[in-house]
Amino acid sequence: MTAPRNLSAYLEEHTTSGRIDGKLAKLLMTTASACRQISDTIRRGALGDVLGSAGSENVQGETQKKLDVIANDVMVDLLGKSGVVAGLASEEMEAPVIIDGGADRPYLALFDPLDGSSNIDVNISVGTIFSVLRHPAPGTAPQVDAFLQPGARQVCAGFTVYGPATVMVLTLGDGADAFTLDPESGEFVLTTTDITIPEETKEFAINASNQRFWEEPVQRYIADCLAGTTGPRGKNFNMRWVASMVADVYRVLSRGGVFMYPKDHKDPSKPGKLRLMYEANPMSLIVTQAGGAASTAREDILGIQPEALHQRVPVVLGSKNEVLEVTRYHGCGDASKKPAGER
Ligand code: P6P
Repeated sequence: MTAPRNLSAYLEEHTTSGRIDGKLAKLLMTTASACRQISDTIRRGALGDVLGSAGSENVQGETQKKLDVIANDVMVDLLGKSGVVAGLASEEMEAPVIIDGGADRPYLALFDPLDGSSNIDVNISVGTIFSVLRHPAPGTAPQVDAFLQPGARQVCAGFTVYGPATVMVLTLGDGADAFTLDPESGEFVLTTTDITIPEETKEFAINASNQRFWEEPVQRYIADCLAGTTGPRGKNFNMRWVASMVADVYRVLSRGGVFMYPKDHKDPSKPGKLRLMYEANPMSLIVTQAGGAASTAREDILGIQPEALHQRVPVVLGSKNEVLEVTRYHGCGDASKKPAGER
């Protein structure tokens, strides 16, 4: 059977097979429309008067870019009108949006509308990350607690990276696939099926300027990688850091690697920079579905019971054996499994 060509046909096939229902297909087509609109806006750059600061702060206390606000408005508007979502949660909004008259709708949508937006003004890739949960109590208006479900309960997850090409990566819980936006037709076309992350890697991604703030196991792990062939790892490593999670994770999905934003004591009030509900959880589901692993370095991310909508979490994800190696440096991980690189 030839693979379906575009997102619409792909979702129709998965609806017919019973993997998803028509309402989730509608939610994802709506998300794709929002991403297309965001992509078009971003690609106008300075021509669209959409660069620079919005002159406001988000719930994280971070300065909002104009495009943060625009992307959030597009996601809220389109998903709010989709007829299949009971509530929305976003990095850019303190409280969830409860959709009027939507209490009976089956899904909750969570998103980082424009991840990596600090890169916007320097023309580096950014993206939209999205996560879908079941509304746990249809018939009631979803309050914050309705969203606080472990990542393993996500119905699906995805992200769209606005890079040289606009590419959506999607998992429905049965592998991960990628769709490239055709600028002429406006369709997301299936271009990669069954993404598989190599289990081994020689490439790590971390913001090395935080080195003095890292916990000792991370300092030791990175030092051992940098020691190269004469060090404990017995091989040379390469480093990448785009400072845009969608770009770094897309590279890891494409060629392997380990992406790390570990806990550090730069700000002791924060157990990491990345947010669990709409960054770490969706990315962890995608990476895990692509044969990788996702951990805080001490526990699987997808098993965490959330306590707050905007809570942060340490993130180590990517090539399975390298993530396992990082957990071993923290005195965790399954010692019975073969260490990465062991002959
Ligand atoms: P730093 C972007 O702000 C983001 O949330 C992720 O996309 C990215 O991986 C990380 O923060 C970059 O953080 O501290 O290197 O700027």
